[in-house]
Amino acid sequence: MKLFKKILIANRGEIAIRIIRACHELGIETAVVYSDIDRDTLPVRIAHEAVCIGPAPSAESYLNIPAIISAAEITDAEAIHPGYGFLAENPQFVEACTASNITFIGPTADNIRLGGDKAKARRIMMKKGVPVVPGSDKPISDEAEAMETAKRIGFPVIVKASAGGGGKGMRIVPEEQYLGKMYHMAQKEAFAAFGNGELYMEKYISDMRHIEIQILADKKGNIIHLGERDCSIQRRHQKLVEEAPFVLSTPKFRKKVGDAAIKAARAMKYRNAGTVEFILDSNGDIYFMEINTRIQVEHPVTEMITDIDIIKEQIKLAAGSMLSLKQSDVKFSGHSIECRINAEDPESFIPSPGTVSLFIPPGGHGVRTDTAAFSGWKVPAYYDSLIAKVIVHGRDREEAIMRMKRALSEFVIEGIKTTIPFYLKILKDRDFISGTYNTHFLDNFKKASASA
Ligand code: MV4
Repeated sequence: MKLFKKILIANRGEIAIRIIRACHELGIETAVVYSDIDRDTLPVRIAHEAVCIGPAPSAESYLNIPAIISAAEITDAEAIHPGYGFLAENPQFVEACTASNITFIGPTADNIRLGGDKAKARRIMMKKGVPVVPGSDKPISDEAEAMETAKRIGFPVIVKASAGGGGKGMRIVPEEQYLGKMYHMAQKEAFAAFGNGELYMEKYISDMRHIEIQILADKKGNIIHLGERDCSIQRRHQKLVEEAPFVLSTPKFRKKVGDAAIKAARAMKYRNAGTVEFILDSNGDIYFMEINTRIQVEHPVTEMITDIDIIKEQIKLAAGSMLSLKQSDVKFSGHSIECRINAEDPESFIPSPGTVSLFIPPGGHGVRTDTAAFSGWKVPAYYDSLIAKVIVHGRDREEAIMRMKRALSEFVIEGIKTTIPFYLKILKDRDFISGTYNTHFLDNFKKASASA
């Protein structure tokens, strides 16, 4: 199968570099788009060509569909990789690419629409026999129906926005008396955030872990999974630390969740790379939560334990190649952890843009630093504050933890505040070291800060 001659990268920062590297290793030429403020950045230097698509505000540059399509046309790029964020999960963008005879490197527009309609995705998974948390089987139309559903499944319940994500339009309802108020608050918030106030309901699982499965699917409907990631360490619905495998994983557990993820992907005729998110409860039961229709920030931990380059696979699949691996060819080795380093105050998490006066990333055996930062670079205030991902691999979790401590300790970033000190504290935490944490880890962490 002939791959593309040239790919346009419609993103910035570390993920733009990550994609450019995959292209160059495949012998594919690259063009990258950039906004005015991103002119003097690494993706612009590393790509073969770069096209300015507008001013710093995302709405006028990285979200500007006509400007990006034009950039692909003037550079003769045959395909566009959207990275994550920005236009990665915009079905209109996929359709704009198709209309201009450009291949979108990612799932279909319909896959993206379903991934963004969480009530509908849940209903389809129920119908196809993928386990879901007890709850509504369709969007909830009014407060009376909300009460009926909540009484049927039992309190506590959680109401979620169909168009949601990032915790917006989500409310935990502990008891009957709060339902009316919480229902209307969630609806209002969802409408304000997404222009869509549609809600659905689930039983609230108080003690859960967030487990997700990386999948790859070709156009013939062959699907494999690359194992699980544990993304339970979150703050305000932002993942901070991710690891693979899940500490308590066994071949049996991995097969159970992996098979459920493949069934979910098959139910929606999924194409390219994606992630199926599950709730794991304290009984060891798993439930489908949602599907992410993009390459994710945390994809490297899976790459480290499988030795599969997920971006290269995305490109080959988008070019029409069939999966070259069977499920039995996917082998897992060692343990990987990722820490997302943000340009933020490590206590308050308030963004800290400004000039990085000195930047010396860690390296050495088993350490990978994905970043677009360098000494002298100015962190713009316009975009996400993620400035580096430190990913380590060790023979086992203990070695991975020691290696992460070593790597973060030698990381030098001067001129701005970063969250590195916060991660060094987490790495010393008793519950983190034992691996017994859940999604409430950081609530407890702030109160107790229990050190081992
Ligand atoms: C849940 C849950 C418990 N039960 N769903 C969904 C999006 C993700 N960011 C958090 N989500 C959750 N979904 C059911 N059925 C717990 C969470 C959750 C959470 C919810 C509210 C406030 C903070 C939270 C932190 C982690 C997980």
